[in-house]
Amino acid sequence: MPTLVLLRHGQSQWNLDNRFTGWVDVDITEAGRQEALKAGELMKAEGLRFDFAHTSVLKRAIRTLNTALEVMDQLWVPVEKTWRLNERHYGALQGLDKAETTAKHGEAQVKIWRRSYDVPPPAMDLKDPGHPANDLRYAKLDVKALPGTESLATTLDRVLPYWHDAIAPQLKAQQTVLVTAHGNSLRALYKYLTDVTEAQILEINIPTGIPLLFDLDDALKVKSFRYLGDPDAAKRAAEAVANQAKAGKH
Ligand code: DG2
Repeated sequence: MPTLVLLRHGQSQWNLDNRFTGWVDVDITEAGRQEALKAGELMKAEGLRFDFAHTSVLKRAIRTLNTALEVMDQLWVPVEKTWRLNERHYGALQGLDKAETTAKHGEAQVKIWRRSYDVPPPAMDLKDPGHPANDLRYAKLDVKALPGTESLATTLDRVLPYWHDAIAPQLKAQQTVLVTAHGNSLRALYKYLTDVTEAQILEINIPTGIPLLFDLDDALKVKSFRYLGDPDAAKRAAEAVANQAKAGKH
């Protein structure tokens, strides 16, 4: 049976600092490393044996993947890193404090920027040193493919070619596949896989470091999906993510 696990990286320094991160390459914290270790334990206890793993080109996801695979004694699993699994580019919001942004623009506007399906945050200028066009790791890519901001919809547009070319064929060959990525690049995949509506995806939050296991049929339709470990803990962690932008939150 094709099996897919989606894993958001463990807590990053900017998750802790409550700053919009997007494509900024921040590392995980010690708490994030502990989450990655626990994710590895949960996947090991589930008896998962991965055939392949995919991740982004951002170190918080790469380190989480390596940490979890090491716990499972599966560091040998082949891994592909791709910019297509990077976090959604948060545009001009990258680096800003989430609660301060809410205090300035209001909760409704910030929820639209964070969770709406097709409204992107304000764009980052191409000349901004933080724009991916000015980052060596993307130098071989067509500059037109590199975003200065992304909505969830445009994130899904760049994730999907990778899904169809790289991930889906492995699953169709009955393999067990791990995708370690980010809150919003995983929400995009979640929307695609579960077919939730644009209104429903607004309320979906992916917690850090908790593996989300999908059992798929041969046509890659979702038969069932669940967080590994304590479901209440996963629910509370998702709620905490939703509340990160509340004004006055530190
Ligand atoms: C977070 C998600 O991405 O933030 O870009 O700030 O998963 O890489 O930590 P991640 C960011 P929210 O959309 O939950 O505010």
